[in-house]
Formats: sequence, C-alpha cells, structure tokens
Amino acid sequence: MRDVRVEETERGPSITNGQVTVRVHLNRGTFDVLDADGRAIIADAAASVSITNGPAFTTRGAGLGLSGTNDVRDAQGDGLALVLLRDGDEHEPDLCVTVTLYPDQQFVVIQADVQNTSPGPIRIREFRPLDRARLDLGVPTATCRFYKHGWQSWSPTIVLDCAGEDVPASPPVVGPGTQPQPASGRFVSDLVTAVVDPASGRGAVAGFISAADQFSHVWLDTEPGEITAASYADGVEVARAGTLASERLAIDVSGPPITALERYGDALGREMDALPFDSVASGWCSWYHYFQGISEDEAIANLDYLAEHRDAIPVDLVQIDDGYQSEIGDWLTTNEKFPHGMKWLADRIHERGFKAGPWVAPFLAGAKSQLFGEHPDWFVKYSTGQPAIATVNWNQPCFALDLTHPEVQAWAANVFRTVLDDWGYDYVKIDFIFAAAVDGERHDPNVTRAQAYRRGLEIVREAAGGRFVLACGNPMGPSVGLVDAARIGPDVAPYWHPFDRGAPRPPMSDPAAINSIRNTLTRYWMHGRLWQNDPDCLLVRATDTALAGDEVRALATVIGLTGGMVLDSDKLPPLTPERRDIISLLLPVYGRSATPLDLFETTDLPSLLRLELPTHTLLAVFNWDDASGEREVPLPEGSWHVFELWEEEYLGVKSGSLVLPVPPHGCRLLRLTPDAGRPQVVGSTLHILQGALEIATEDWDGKKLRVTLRPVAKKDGAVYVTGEDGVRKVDIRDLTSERTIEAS
Ligand code: 9PG
Repeated sequence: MRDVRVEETERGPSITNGQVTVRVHLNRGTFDVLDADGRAIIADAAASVSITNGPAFTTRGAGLGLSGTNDVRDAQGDGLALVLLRDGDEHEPDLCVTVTLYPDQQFVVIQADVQNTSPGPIRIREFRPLDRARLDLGVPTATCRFYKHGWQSWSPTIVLDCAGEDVPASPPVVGPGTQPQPASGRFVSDLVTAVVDPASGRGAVAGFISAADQFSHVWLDTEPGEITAASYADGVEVARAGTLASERLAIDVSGPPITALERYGDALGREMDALPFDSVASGWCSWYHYFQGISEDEAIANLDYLAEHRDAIPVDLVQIDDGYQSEIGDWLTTNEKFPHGMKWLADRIHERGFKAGPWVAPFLAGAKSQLFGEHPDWFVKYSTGQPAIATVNWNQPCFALDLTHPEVQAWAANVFRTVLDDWGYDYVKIDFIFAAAVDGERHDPNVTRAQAYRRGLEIVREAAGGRFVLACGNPMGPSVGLVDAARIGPDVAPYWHPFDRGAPRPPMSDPAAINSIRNTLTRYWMHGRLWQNDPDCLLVRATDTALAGDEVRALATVIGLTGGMVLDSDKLPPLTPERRDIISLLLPVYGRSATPLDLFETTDLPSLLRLELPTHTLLAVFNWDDASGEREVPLPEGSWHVFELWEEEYLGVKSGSLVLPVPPHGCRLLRLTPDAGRPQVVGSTLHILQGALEIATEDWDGKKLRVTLRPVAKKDGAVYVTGEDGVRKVDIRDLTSERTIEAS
C-alpha cells in the first residue's frame, strides 16, 4: 500500500502514488501523465466541454485553479482527488477537472464536469476529459500500433499499424452526430484504446471505466501524435446551477500494455459491478446449421441426440435461436414450424435435463410485425417524425423501440415475464440490442442513448432475476453489470473468409470464421472481468460446411483456450465420432483465458496464445495466411517436453525456440512440460488443456509414476508419459470413472 501525495510547486500541483504522476500546469490549463520513471508519456493535455449547438470551453490557454483535494472512496479504492477549476469568464459555465489517484492502482482517473452558472438551462453535447494530449512514447507515432475497439459485439476489434489507415466503424453506427470527424492520420476506438510502440513494447492505455450514461471514443491523431477521449452527453439538459459529469477516463502508462489493458478491464468491471459467475456456460445452438429453418422437429432431434450422448457432450443448455417466432417483434407467438409453441418446447428440453433458452431481439420490431402495426408510436423517431431504422434484415426495415416509453417498458417486461416465468425458460439470448441506443427522439427527451439502452437492459435483468442473460449485438461498455455473458465478435460461419462484396477491404463484421476468431482473440481480456465471453459457436461438422479440418481445429483451439462459452452449432445426429470428439475435447469448459502474446507486435490477428496451468503451459501457434508456412515458436526459459495435440506428436525436449510448419488457417497446440528428468506425464489427448482437468494427481515415488485420471467428456484417448526408454503412449479407453495408471 502506497500513499497518494500532492506536492505544490510554482507551476502547479503534482499528484503521485509513486507509480504514476500527474503534473498540472495551472497557467497553461493543462496536465501531464508521467510513468514510474518520470517520463511524460501524456503531455500538455487539456479538458473541455461542448454545448449543444453552442461553443466549446477548454482549459487550454484559459488556465486552471486548484479548488482543493478530496479523499474519495469508490469502486477503485480509497483515493485522493485533485480538483481543478477552469479560469473562465462569469458568463461561461464552470468546467471542473478531477484527477484521482489510488494507492494501489497504476492508472490515473480523469473526469470533467460542468456546472451551469447561467440563468437558464444548457444542453451538453460532449465532454473531453482528455483533449489533444501529446502522446510521447519516444518514437514517431506513425511507427506505433493502435488497438481499435469496436462499438458493439459484431464490430471488428483489431490492432492497426499507425503508418496505415483506420478502418471504418462497422456495422455503421446508427445515427451520426457523435463520431469524431474523419481526418487523415486519425484512428478512432470505442471506449478504450492502447497505443503501443512494438519495438520497445511501451505503450499507453486510455479507456473509460464508467460507461452507464455516455457512449465514448478515444482517438489518436498520428500527425502530430495527439490523443483525445470524449464521452457524449447527447444534448441532455442541465438546469440552472445544476451539474453534469463526463464518464471516468483511466490512463495507464506503466509496464507492458497488455497488462495495462487487463487492468483496465478489471477497473471497468469493478466500476460497473460486473456480474460474477461460478462456471462458464456450455450448450447447443440451432443457428449456424439451421438458420431460420429451425423447426420443432429438428430441435427435438438434436435434443434427443444430446440426451443420448450426454457423456460425450455434457453441456448445460439448449438454445433455440432465430426462427421460431411469428415475426420480428411478435415474440409470444410462434410460426408454423413450432406448432406446439415455446412452452411445450421448454418442457421437452427440461424433461431431458437441459436448461432452455430462446433467442429474442427485444429492442426492435420489423415493419411486418403486429407490434409495429399496432404501436407505431412506440419507436425512436427521426426529427421528421418517421420511426428510426435500427437495421434492415429479415427482408424488412426494423425499427428501434423507445425504451424510455412507459408502455414499451411494460410491453418488454411482459415479454420476458412470459418467456421466463410462464414458459419457464432459464436463459435468454437478447440480440440486436444496440437498437435501444440509436440516435433519435425519445419519449423522455432528457436521456442519453446509453441511458435509454440501459433502461432496456434493466427491464430484462429485473425479469430474469438470477437467470442467465446473454447479450448479442450489444454496445459493450453500458452492458457491463447487467448481462451474464456477451458476444464479443461477429458471427462465425461454416466458411473461413467473409464473402467479398467487392469492397476494397474484406468486410470484418460480416459472418466468417476468421472474423469471429479475430475478436475472440482481441477481446480475450473481457472474459471473467466484464462477463463470460461468448466467442460464438463451435462448428465441427465435415459436411454442409466449407471449413477445412485445419480451420475447424483453429476455431476449436481459439474457443477452447480463451475460456469463454462453448456452444456447438452443428446438426448433431450425422456427426462422425472423430468430429464429435472435437466438441468433447472442449468440455468441461476450463473457464480461464490464455493471453495473445503478440497482440501488439503483429497487426490484425495475434498468432501466439499462451495459457499457464499448474503443471504445464499451453502454447498455440496459428497460421492466418492462406498458404502453409513455418512459424517460430519462442519457448519460455528452461527445457520443456513438447507435445503437439492435433497431430498427436511428441517433439522431444526443447529449449530456446522451435520452428514448426503450420498449415494454412491452421494451428499447432503445444503442451510444454518442464523437464523433471524422471518419468512424468508430457501429453494427454483427453481434453484440449491436455491434463489440466483429467489428470487429478501425478506422483513419482522414485520407482513408479502413478497418475490418477478423472473423467472428462472425451472417454477414449491417450496419455503420454516419459520413461527410461523414451516416451510411451498409454491408451485410455472408456474413462467413465476415476482410474490410476502406473508407469516406470
Ligand atoms: C439470428 C442471428 C444469430 C447470430 C447473431 C445475429 O447485420 N446483419 O444483418 C446481421 C444479421 C444476423 C446477425 C448479425 C448481423 O446475427 O449474431 O448469432 O442469433 O442474429 O438472426
């Protein structure tokens, strides 16, 4: 525990906890953020506020005065805040900047707030707690990497080369107005970014740790190397003498940026009361084989298969995706493919011992729906009075419901009460929920888009109680604390690359295995900090798919090593035993995520995943190229027995690094076991973690090696042990109860 100290100098106050320091220049109206070595990584930062259809007020040049210091106690700890007030004219609103440090946190938190000193109300458009701060990593910004975080589940999250160009936000933000102007050399991220010098490994993470009220962006202008962070008040009114604050921005300039990004995730989770969980969900989902063609009969056929193969596929949940409802918006009536209705289906699922969950897109309604026909006034409106379109899908425009409207709130509460209480579902996937956050006019004019969205989520949460809510198509920040799980990437698909629609670059938010894999890797840090990550479904089938065997292995490796939900979405009855084994290999779900070691070193997708386990380390190496190639795999310090899972091959004792051929879109998954110089387990093919779950104990008494195995989903496989005469494969058959094997 360190102290937070404030020191006053002629220039202005400095606040420090020994790890991070903020130095204020009162006359200039700016501040610097210094790392533990005293380097000003962020320099000459201002804060500002802009009034809707009015002027902006910045601290830069106006000057700041020290109002005082406050002890604070909040989600981040017991901290000390420096409160600074912009020197302004009498007729200008008061702009206040609060800089908070905590003894045990390496980041500083900056918040801007405004007090309305005018006689009438004012409307606030946008806060910039960090406005055009110089970023100094000791290298030209153009040589850096920019972590671009997407605005909702399906939006690409990707590491970009700052010498190149930004990629447009996709799917496009519905309703313009609060995007920074596109500019040459400008890179824009939603909620959080990291800017990293790949050569030195140094970087800065800047992200909002509160997100319930305002959407936010952080952007970098590579020329001249400036970073800005804004949170959007969307024009809400502040009465005379009233105040309004920005969201809280954390800036972290210490140590490896990947750990700073993880610390950011911890802070966001704490601030937003992320929901805890004991275990990670697993199940079967109808979408990626049947799509809207799912029927009651097909659902039952797969359900029967799951019940019959419970040992091999021990999942909890059966998720009936899009395709049962009579229309988008009419959730309580089914179409002709579900003649017995959804309660009947929930009962059948429960009879066989599974949890049941339907898909619902509760915050929009299609033009063809009865809901829209009967209540055209329940929707967010453009200024023309026309209903706002959230998306065009299902062959119709779909309009955004106004979740600030009391009748809409009552309708939504009734939908979820019916689904969860009357029909008895245990789980719900709520999809396309960004619709509640579109820009436009609402019944309650004084809420932000983020607040309207959260009202919708709160209704779902209240109806759900402790039941499981999976968000999809969700803006990320304002979802934290209200959902148990969130989709963190675009749709997977039974093909690798997205369909090229003649676009200059591949559409990264469209369905494709590679698109879903990208976000699963780049948003790994959210899992267990904000919710359970849903990486989207595993697809293992060999027919009705364009995915090659190596692509299936890569998808399984990414899902299996990042700790999130495991939902298979194949037509189960025709699966071959070999392909079914790949589902088994991921069960039970281990639940902790590996780290993408080279996240900020490469651009686009990282290709090295490492997961440290009590007895061994897993290292996955991927080849994202379309051609096979060799990959160099750096081994940690020491000598290691190396075993590769997918080709089931023991590669010997190695140190330093290893060069491996890797097939296109494929991977190698290595178990590294520290060489103990005596008989030991070096591999297992019973689970993707290769021993972490199925090997209960391993004892060497000087003569014999005794290994106790615990059943996992895969019942047949092999354990590899070293002995005097090299490595031996011990075949394991029918592992349905605990068993001890011996070797010498
Ligand atoms: C059901 C699907 C599945 C899937 C969801 C979501 O932009 N679009 O047109 C678009 C269509 C479908 C889609 C995402 C975007 O997929 O992610 O898991 O539930 O809806 O319709």
